Amino acid sequence: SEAEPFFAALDKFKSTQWQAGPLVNGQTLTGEHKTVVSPFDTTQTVGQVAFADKAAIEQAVASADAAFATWTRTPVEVRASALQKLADLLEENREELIALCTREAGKSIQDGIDEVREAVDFCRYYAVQAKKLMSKPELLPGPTGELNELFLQGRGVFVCISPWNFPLAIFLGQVSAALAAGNTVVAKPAEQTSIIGYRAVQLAHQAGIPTDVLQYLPGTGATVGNALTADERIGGVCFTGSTGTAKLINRTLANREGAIIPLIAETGGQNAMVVDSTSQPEQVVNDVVSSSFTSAGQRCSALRVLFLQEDIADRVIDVLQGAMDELVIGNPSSVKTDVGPVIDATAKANLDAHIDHIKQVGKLIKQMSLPAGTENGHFVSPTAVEIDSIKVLEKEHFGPILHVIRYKAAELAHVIDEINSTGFGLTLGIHSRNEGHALEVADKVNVGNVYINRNQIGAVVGVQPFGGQGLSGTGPKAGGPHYLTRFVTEKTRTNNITAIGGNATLLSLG
Ligand code: UN1
Repeated sequence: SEAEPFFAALDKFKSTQWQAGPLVNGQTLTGEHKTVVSPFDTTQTVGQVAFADKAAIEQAVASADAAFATWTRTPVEVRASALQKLADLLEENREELIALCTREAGKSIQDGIDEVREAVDFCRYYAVQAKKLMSKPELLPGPTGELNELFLQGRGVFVCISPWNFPLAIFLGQVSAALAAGNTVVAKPAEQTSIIGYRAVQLAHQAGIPTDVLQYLPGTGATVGNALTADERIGGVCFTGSTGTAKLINRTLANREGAIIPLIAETGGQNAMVVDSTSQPEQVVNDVVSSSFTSAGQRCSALRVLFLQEDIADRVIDVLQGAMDELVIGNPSSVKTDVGPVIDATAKANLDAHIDHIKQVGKLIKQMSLPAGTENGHFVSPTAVEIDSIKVLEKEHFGPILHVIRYKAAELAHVIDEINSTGFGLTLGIHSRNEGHALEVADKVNVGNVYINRNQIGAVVGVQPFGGQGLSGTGPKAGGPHYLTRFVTEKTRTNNITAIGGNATLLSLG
């Protein structure tokens, strides 16, 4: 079949052992390192990664700082074409990158395919957007003899801190935006996915991003992250991860003596779907299952709380139980797998504890049993539980766990209040065949992304700009037309051109 060459190419990487480490001025540093194991089977190694020490951090920031003056004056077309070249190289290396997504991050093959696609889209989109944004914006005409111009340039060294759940797409989304806008970058990947980030940076250098312009520092938040965000030389921070960490970074930046610098944060959610009695149960369940359980629920966009109007609740729950029975749990490198492992032992322990707790508080709808072959991995049973109120969920539970709440038609205003009361505002799903009703709910719930009569994951770059409100993030939306605006600083230059070159200039202007 047509798919065979793809799987054969993927297969070539099934036992590759990668060696990764900090990339400082293009040199891979060695030193204190750890062995990376697969979340699917912790007896399988993926490679070795060395972590950045103090000297590496210092050298990376100093070099990125020194490289800024030249990079930000490099024509935007040159920066954009390097990012287009990077997109080409991602496509050329896609089997290796997909294999890494499955082996290092435990993502399914379908998720790996989507991940490479999204990384490519981000590079191309920001390349195009930067050219638009940074070409001289038009201003109103000023007085005769005065020349007014608006220039956009990078802010300096941008620190990009990215999550393990999109180790290539969000990693390169942040990095490509910062670079396109004329910043130099020090990138810190999630500790759990340092090999994927390492390969991405190597490809960026190969594409023509100068090695001093893009530095790579794997390590922990406590060491690398804290040192970078506290550094007086940085010009901005772009972060995707937990709300708590975003607040911590904000506090660190607020203590900065010499500057006020921006944080662009995309954080968690307590995402709901509201289903009224006019909707179709089979379609609802299809969208619930993909929103809650694919990627093992490890997307910030994932559905956590399903509100079912009571007239339809029993039917939806019935179909849901059947659909959950069909989920294939197992090896992410098998194309049949729907639900792979969660990222690590800590994630598994927290999610298992939440399942035990929520089963006491609520009523179990279904908990899948884990099949043979998953014993060595960080697997969490896909679980659905009925609860009374969103308030029993004190935080986001980042895994394959769905909470269901029944509501009466007359209680819709209360449902909207409950969702808004969480303070999060990332995604919202609505199922209804009454358009007026759907649009009313869409309007009243404070979220960044609303999806009507479909699933609520998988925002497409440039098509569905992605990002939340409130506790879910600062904006601007990733993959949207305004994202780059926060990565630049502006300079208005007003020049009284009559003062230089004598009256000739003035006369020539009429
Ligand atoms: C995240 O999970 O950190 O729409 C955000 C989506 C993805 C979510 C990315 N863009 O599902």
